[in-house]
Amino acid sequence: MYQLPALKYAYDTLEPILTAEMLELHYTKHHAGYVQKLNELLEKAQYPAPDDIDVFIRTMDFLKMPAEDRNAIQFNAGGHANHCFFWDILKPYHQKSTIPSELEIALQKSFSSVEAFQKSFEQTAAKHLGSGWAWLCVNPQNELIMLTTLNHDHPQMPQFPKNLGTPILTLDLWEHAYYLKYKNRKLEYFEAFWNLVDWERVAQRYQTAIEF
Ligand code: MN3
Repeated sequence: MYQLPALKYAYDTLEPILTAEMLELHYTKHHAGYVQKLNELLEKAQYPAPDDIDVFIRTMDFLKMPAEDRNAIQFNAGGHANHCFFWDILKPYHQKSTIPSELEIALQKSFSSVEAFQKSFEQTAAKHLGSGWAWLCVNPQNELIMLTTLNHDHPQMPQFPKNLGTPILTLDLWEHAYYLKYKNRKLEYFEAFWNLVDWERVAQRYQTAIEF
């Protein structure tokens, strides 16, 4: 049985970027809903899911799942894994976070500057059509690349080529992530997101990815 992970911060600590109402709704309704649905589907399917949701999404064997539930299992598993990832790389608005130098150098190498990376990430997110997630990944050549995925797809799901690499940063592009405050102004949400990024966590994920 998968469980909703505890958040590292209180609902109101992401304000004014994300309001307490937005975070509570996102976490206790949307994310919790994916966890509950995933557990129901896995129990029904009698599928032997590993304890770690990140392992599950990398090793999902669609052929061992009931055909009628495969898409829903994949969707809800991604919904759980992606939200766990997203909460993990955020930090309270008033908590300072600077980019550790090794990651900063890698960003400069791949995108010429941190500012250019951020602008490009916002534009990549803006070009995505419909619901999905934007990702910064470390590819097998240890280069940083960005991409978006549809719905709750995760770059390490089995249907994707291995060269998408390991994600180290993500942004929820679903309307439920921003609509209560930003309405149709999603670029404002993308720009504001940087105020909440826990760069130390992203850098830890970067280190793990390049050592893998
Ligand atoms: Mn969401």
